[in-house]
Order: sequence, then structure tokens, then C-alpha cells
Amino acid sequence: MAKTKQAAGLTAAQLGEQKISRGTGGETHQTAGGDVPVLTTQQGTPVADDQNSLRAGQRGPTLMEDTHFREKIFHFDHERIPERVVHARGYGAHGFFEPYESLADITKADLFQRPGEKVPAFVRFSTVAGSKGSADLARDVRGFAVKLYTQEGNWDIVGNNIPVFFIQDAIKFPDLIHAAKPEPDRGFPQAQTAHDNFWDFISLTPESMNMVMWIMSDRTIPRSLRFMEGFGVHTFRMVNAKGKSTFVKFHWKPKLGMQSVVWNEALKVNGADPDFHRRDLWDAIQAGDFPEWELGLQLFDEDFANSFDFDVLDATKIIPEELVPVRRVGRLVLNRCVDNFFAETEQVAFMTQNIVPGIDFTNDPLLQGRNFSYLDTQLKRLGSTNFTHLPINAPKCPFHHFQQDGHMAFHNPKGRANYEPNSWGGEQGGPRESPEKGFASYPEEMDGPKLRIRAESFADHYSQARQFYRSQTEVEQAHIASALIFELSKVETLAIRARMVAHLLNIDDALANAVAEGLRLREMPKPADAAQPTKDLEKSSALSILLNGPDSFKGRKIGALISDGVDAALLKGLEKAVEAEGAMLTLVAPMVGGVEASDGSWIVADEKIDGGPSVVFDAVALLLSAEGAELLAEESTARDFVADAFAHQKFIAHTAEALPLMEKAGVKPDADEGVIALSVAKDTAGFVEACRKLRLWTRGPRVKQV
Ligand code: HDE
Repeated sequence: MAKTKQAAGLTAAQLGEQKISRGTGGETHQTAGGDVPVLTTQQGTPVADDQNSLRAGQRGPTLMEDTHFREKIFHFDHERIPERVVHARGYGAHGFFEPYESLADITKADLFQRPGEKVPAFVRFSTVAGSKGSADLARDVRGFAVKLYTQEGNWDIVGNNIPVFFIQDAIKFPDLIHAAKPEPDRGFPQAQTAHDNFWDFISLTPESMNMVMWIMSDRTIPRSLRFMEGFGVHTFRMVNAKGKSTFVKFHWKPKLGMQSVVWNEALKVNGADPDFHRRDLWDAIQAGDFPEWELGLQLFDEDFANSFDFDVLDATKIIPEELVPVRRVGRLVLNRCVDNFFAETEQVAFMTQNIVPGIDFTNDPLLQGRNFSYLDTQLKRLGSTNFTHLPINAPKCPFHHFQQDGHMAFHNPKGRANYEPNSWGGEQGGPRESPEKGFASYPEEMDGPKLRIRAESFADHYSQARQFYRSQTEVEQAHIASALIFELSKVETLAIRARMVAHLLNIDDALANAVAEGLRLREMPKPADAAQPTKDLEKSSALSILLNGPDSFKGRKIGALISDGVDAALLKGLEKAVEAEGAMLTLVAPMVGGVEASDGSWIVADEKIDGGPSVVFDAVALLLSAEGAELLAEESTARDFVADAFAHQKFIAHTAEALPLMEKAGVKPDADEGVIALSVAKDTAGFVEACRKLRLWTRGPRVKQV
């Protein structure tokens, strides 16, 4: 039977009664929803039918002449651009940076001159190893790239959430990344380092050992992008108007304190919500709960650099905050989500070489290499030297230059001259350089032979690894050991496991023993050969997450499991307490449509029980009626909700009626002070207050192995 237009696509009612009216703003199309623009081709030709291609006869072939069809498919075929070779999966937001004070004595950088004056900013957070479609909570370093659109050009601080790096020289970067990415023969594993190639490379690269401690810590499984630190990593320079240079390390300190999840939770979150971090950032910004970081500077001079135990040009080392305190000089606030993910987050081009007068590089060999890579990579990714013409990459200050033409050029200066010097004055002559205002490199003295070597001052690979490990709380040390055991258990080659333990022996005996035991290594290896013996450095409390947590539950999330018959007053009480704390509440019910409360009111749920497992919350409340608890006790997802919350050391509030579900989940009401009974609405404030601790770490030994 011949198909009619209606039978194949939309109904007559949907397609019919179309009326086009011409208004001042172009063509509009009247629909039930009001006037909307008329669909056009890229050339602006109005489209009459976007449901059916043009064909010869009722059932004949599609015609070449269908230019609308061909344009649409052609464009679709080219929608993807190469994903970033690293940091492919990212999420961005707009905001501003605002200095607290003038830093004119240290730097002439324009954005630090006028306290309180806001500079527009764009930040892109990312994971490193996984491809664009991988899960947010992979164990991985997070990129923390900040673009500051200053009045004297764009300044990019292309940093990470960890202040050190794996390697000391950029020439090793392709090897590091090849080893971390899926193994080339089999094409897996995705977005993780738990495989032979990675640990093979690492165990042959002693300079990575400090970074290994950081990546095996909970820093690589942050609870939220909002609860992590950022670092510029390298030593940079700040230069003032008199030409005086001061060394600087950049820090971003989250106002909401630091927080991570536990590993078993991360594994489950990735299944429950692969978009966990981006959703969290989106939700917070949309709710007006704008995340904020303070910019911290560690400032030091040549004398300090010369007296420091390590080379300040070595990006595998930190400068402990106890030695050079972090001076907080301004705040970064993210207050606007992107309008279009591709146009902004995907096409944003960060480059370490984007610096402004008053900021300068040092000779860190990793930074020097990066200064080549980022420009090069943008051409590959964005396909044209004119990527700076894209609104997200264009400076927001005036800019004038003679670079011209090329693919997709759409900033095309007027005037006669496209070179200089020229003898055309005024507008015709175009811009001129300015020795006074222009960027001038810091005139650092250079001499010496050309050498392909690693400086001796880069040779201590273990002392800061030991310092990091020993600066952690017991809970965090246990997490590092578990992470190493997990990762190395995925390594099939025994010699690689043993080689890693040999390095750990140079860091901390107890750690090496715990890992060897956890792997059931049958023979303890000898410590790895070390270029320099490990020193015992002072502990630094700034290195611990748990010692730098928040003092409130602000910005965190409680998941309340509710059922028909939920005590309306209790739920109101919880809502109030959560709001007063600046936290969020999500209602989880057997069915998303909602429940009927004890007072007959209807309460709409946010999630159905299997769509809102407890792993996506910081604490949970079981506000169940007797009938609800009985029903949910038979539901495995509800039992997991409770059992996981307990295993992940979360605070759990419950009604007396919830006990049958708790019993089935193996959680006793008197288990510990983290299991809190609620009987009247005023109890809820106490529960939210208890949640400020975030986790009841003392429960750890009872729920070991998470
Ligand atoms: Fe990157 N890095 N990187 N990196 N990096 C890229 O640039 C590179 C390094 C970092 O959200 C790429 O635009 C080399 C350290 C972030 O768009 C590429 C070396 C640190 C981002 C590149 C390093 C970083 C990137 C891929 C060794 C922390 C994401 C796509 C010398 C301080 C930025 C792109 C965004 C991205 C090269 C090491 C941070 C290929 C050669 C150290 C946050 O150019």
C-alpha cells in the first residue's frame, strides 16, 4: 500500500494548519505554543517538510536534488571533532574572579591591581584518562583549568586537583599517557589505571612515586568538583612594574572544604549516575548555590628556592604550606552554567602559554614542554588557527593584530595595512607595539652547555612520597593501602606487583607490608634501588583531606526514603533543618509519582528507589511507616540503600517503624552513634548537625574492605 505523508511521519493535525506570517524579526510560525522561528536550511531558506525526504513517486528512490536532506545529513556526519587526547571528559561553567587586595608590589598583572574588580572566568573540570563518554567517578586526577579574561589578555591557569605530577620532563608525557590509556591490542580498560601497562610504566619510573601516593589517596575520587582543591603545579613567576620577580605556586582552596567518597561507593556511583559530578555542579549552580574557591599564592624568592631541599623546577614536588604559607588573595565564583556544551565546554582552548604581563614562566621542563603542546593540540582539535575567534576563546579586552585569513576567519580587520611597520597613519595603519605596556619576558640569565640530562637536584624520588603518606590520618592511610591493593590485584604480571612493592619499601615499611599482605605476595622483594636515600620530612596537615573538611553540611545532600504514611511533621522538620544548613534534600520513594503522607497530603518524589541509591547522597533518612518498611524490606534495592549507607560510613536517621527494613539490611539501630532514631520533628536538627562530620570513620573496622 502506498504510504501517505501522514502515515509515514506526523499526523495531519501535526503537519497541517501551518501558517507562516512575516514579522519584523524574520519569519515566524504560529503553533499552539506561540510564535516560533521558521525552520530554515543553513542558507536561510524556509523548510516546508522536515519529516520526509524528496522522492520520485510514492515509493521511489530519494532524489539527489533534495538539498535540504543532503545538507542536514552532511552536517550531522561532521558533528564530532577529535576529543582531547587527555582530559577528554570535562564539564565547564562561567563565573568571575575577584581580588581581595592589590598585589601591585608583587605583580603588575592587571587583574591584581584593583581590589573587588571582577574579571570574567571560565573553568573546565575534567578527568584525564577516560574518553568523552566515560564515567565521572573514575579513579583519576581531575583537571582544573581556569581561563581568566583579563583586561590585558587571557590568562589560563591549566591546573589539576593534585599539586604534583607523574613525570619531570615533558618528553615522557606520551609514554605516560599511552601506558595509562586502554592497552592498544585489546582496547581496554577504559578510564582506569588498574592494568598492567600503567603499573609497568610507573614501576619503572621512580620519579612518579610521590604522585602515586596522591593518586592512590581519596583525592582521585572527589565527592564533588565543588569540594576539591586546584593547583597550578609548576612554579611560575610574578613580575612587578619595577621588573622584580617573585616565584609563585598557585592554589585554589574550596570554600566548602574538601571531601571524597570511598572506593566501593565510587564503583557504584559510576553505575548509578555516570554523570555524578557534572549533575552535581549543574544542580548547585542552577539552585543558586554557587561554588567558590579562594586563590592562594605561595610566594618565595631565589634565596628560598636555593635553600629548599628540592628543586622548585621539579613538578613532582610540592612546597609544604608549613614552609611557605598560602596567602589567599581573591575568590573565584562559578555562577552560570553554559548555554551550549559544545560551543563552550568542548571548544574552549586552554593553553599554558596564555599568560599576561606580570606573570611569567620558569624553566620547569614539564611546563616548557606544555607551552608547545597546548597550541598544537588546539589546531588538531578545533581545525583552524582561528580558534581564538570562537567567543569562548576570544579575549574580552580589545585586541588588534595582523594575523589574518585561514579557515573560518570571522574577525577581519578593516583598513589598508596588514603589516608593520607601515607608513599609513591612523585607522588605515593598524595597531603598533608598545614597549611600555607590552609583555616583556623576565630577563633571566642563561648560559651553559646544551645537554640532554636530568639535573641532580631532581633525584630524590621518595622523601616527599613518605611525607605525603605519613601526613595522612589513619583512615586515609588505610584507603591508600586498599587502593594500591585493588589496582595491583588487576595487574596480571607478578613481577610488576613485586616491583611496585619494592618502591613502597622506600616510602613506608608498614604500607609496603600492608600491600604485600593484601596481594598475598609470597616473597617480599628487596627495596628498589634509589638514586638518593629517603629523608624523614616534617608532616604537613595540609596534605590530608580529612583534616581539611568542612565545618558544616552546607552544599551536601541527604536522601530521604519515604513511603505512604510518612510522618508529615517529621518530613517538614527535616526539610527545615536541611534548608537551615544550606544543604539539599532528595526524596526517594517506591514510585516516583509520590506518596500519601500521614496527614493525607500528597508528596511528590524526586527519585524512584532504584534510581536514587544511597551512594549518591552524603547521608540518608529512612522516614518510613510500618507499612512502607515492610514493603521495602522485600525490595533488594531498598536493602542496598540501607546496607550501602552503613558500609560507606554514612549517617543514617530512621523512624522506629523503619526497623524491619534495617534488620533485613543487617543494620542494628544501636550499631553506633551514626545510626540516629527520629521520633519527633525537632530530632531532625540534631541529625543534620551530626552529618557535619560527613562520615563516621570509627565505623571503619566493622565494615572493612570498602
Ligand atoms: Fe595537560 N594537556 N599536558 N597537563 N592538561 C592537555 O591540551 C600536556 C599536564 C591539563 O579542560 C591537552 O587542550 C603535556 C600537567 C588540563 O581543556 C594537551 C604535558 C597538568 C587539561 C596536554 C601535560 C596538565 C590538559 C589535551 C606534559 C597540570 C585540560 C587537550 C608536559 C598542571 C584542559 C588540550 C581543558 C590538557 C598536554 C601535563 C593539566 C595534549 C604535553 C602537569 C587541566 O595539550
